[in-house]
Amino acid sequence: MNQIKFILLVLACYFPLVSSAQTDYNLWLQYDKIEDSDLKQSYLKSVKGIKVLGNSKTLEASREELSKAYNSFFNQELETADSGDGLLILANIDQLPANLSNSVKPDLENINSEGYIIKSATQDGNKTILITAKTDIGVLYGTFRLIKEMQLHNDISNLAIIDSPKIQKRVLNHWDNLDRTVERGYAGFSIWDWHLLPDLIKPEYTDYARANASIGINGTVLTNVNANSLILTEQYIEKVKALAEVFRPYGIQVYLTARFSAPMESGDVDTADPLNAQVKQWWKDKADEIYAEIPDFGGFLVKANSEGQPGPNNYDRTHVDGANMLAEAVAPHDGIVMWRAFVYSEHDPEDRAKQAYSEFVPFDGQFKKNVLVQVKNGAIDFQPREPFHPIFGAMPNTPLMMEFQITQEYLGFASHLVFLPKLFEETLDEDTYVNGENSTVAKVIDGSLSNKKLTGIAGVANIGTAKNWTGHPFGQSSWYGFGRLAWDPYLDSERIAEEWLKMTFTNEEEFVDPMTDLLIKSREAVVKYMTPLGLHHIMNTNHHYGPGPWVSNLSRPEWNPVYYHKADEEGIGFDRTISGSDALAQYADPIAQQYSSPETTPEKYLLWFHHLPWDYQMDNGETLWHNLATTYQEGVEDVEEMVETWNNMEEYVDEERFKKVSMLLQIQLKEAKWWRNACLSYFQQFSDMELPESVPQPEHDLEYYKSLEFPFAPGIRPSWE
Ligand code: BDP
Repeated sequence: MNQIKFILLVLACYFPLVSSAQTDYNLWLQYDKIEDSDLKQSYLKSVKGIKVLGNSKTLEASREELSKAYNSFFNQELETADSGDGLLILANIDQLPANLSNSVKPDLENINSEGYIIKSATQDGNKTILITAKTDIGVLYGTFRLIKEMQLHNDISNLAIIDSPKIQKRVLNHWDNLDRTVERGYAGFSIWDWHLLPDLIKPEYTDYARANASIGINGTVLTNVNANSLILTEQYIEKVKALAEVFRPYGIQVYLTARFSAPMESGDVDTADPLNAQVKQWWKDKADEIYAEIPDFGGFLVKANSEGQPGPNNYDRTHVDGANMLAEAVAPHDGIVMWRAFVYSEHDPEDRAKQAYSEFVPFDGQFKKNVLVQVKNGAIDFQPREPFHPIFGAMPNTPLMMEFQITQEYLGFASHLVFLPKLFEETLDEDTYVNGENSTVAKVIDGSLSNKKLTGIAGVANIGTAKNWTGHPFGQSSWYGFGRLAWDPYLDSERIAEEWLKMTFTNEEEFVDPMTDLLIKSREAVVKYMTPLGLHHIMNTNHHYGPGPWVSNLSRPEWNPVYYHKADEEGIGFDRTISGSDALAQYADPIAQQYSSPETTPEKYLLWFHHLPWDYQMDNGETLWHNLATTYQEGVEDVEEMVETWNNMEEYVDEERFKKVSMLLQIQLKEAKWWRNACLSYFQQFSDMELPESVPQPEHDLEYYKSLEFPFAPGIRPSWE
């Protein structure tokens, strides 16, 4: 090596463009060094010292987080101070001296109990920044906000920020089993180390809580909806308590899934009938027992009479009977019940998309006030695209909780880069018309439409023991974005993408702009190469990995892809109009009317609602077959574009993440082609039409694609009973 090269190498080691401190374990809390000296000077001028009024673990966590960030931004300690210029004051409003609390009085009326105020003020000629709130948790949220302002390189010399969450229960759902496998998890095993709890408290638990608090998530359901009643035993409650203690300072309540048959499994009672006095008493005692250990326990999440889970129907009782019985048990402790509406039955010949509505809508207004009915975003099951669930437009007298899936069960697992906030936003923005025009799903779930007292949103977590939490480094963006939308369901997903990229990687425009574009387009790309034009649920059996449109041999009809696409010589698609299942009638008139004819149905939902001939003429004048094929191809080309964009990003990203994402994108590209080839080969048997010239011929014949098996694909559900 010549001398110049050597010097360059040494320089590169000392002044890399990419901070060597970056690791994806730190998520969006990288706190990269602020290199720009003007910016650094202005921040150091605004924040010279810190004063925390009051005493609590939450305030301590706020101070610690600020110190950590400060140190990392400026390589300098944040000193405690009592007065002077550049003082940062952290305090619950109750702790503030009168002159300061008076200065924020009007703002206080505009925040709720978790909201915060960040204000620059001048006191005796000294500039200060005040972070205050009605609760200590509000102060913590404000602290993360101030840190974020610096992560985003925003000016903090004159702050006047007031913010509050719009939804009350902002919850992650972990589908984690007690043996640490994670149903539909693609990022390793469960982070809850049940065996070693309560004695071993891992630092990951605190980091998990920090990450969630930084985006305002305030609840976590620790266990799988396909529940194990052991979690309700004394032995496990002690373990849950240990986690709750770690999470409490960060404002995170723990919840558990309640297996409906638990009273029987405990051996105490020989029925689980919700109207039986002993059963009621069992749940009351159980609630008392849990609350004695965990006073801020959140409550129960229940999957009942769905996919083999026990429930009130086993005793000829209704979902209302079941939910209200549990609600009574937790009500004295301010607990809630999140009762899932994800129900469908193999014995019901009705279109699966209609069943939950048929079962739940008649119960509108009958649930106790501490029950939230938790509804998946669409009526089938977390597909790459679904129209919003019709229940959101049909139960105005029931608090409805949104359930999104952050883990990518039907979206290529953790090897596909798909920015899900774009999907979430699409659902939240749809108009249900439940109270006339502009009754969006967001307004239904934040309660603003009908003045709901209790509101909630859940995201099925994509978190596991993977070193970077989510497997794919970009899986973190969906966790982040879920939290942001839970806080404010009206946020623009593009803004979320931008801030996540800056906080996680770098503020360089040359990185942020093209990558924002990539994230935003990534959702449509997956729709195109998996389920274009309204197709759905054509993934392979059980594991849902890869294409399986041919699958027709599963015991339950509505588990078979052929049930959903209905391709035959005549055409393709599910007729949900009046001539078919009439699922459309479950939507408000303006939608039902618009979608009743294929000509006026948005193309993205075409085959969701209509069965159409292969030569049906599309808006662009081409046949349905032609557009189906070219859309699959476009999906592949979109991924090619993602690969190209990423290749230009090497200088902005640490080597580890750069390489990992490059390799994952190659997997995604390979699989996008696989989807295109397999689906088009299969559908071509029925269309009997040539592929358009722009679409390459599949590499293999259909038999090859059908023969592929993945017995150990991750996240499999071990048993369906
Ligand atoms: C389906 C999953 C299954 C879950 C179920 C649910 O395939 O593993 O148990 O949803 O949400 O998407 O209950």
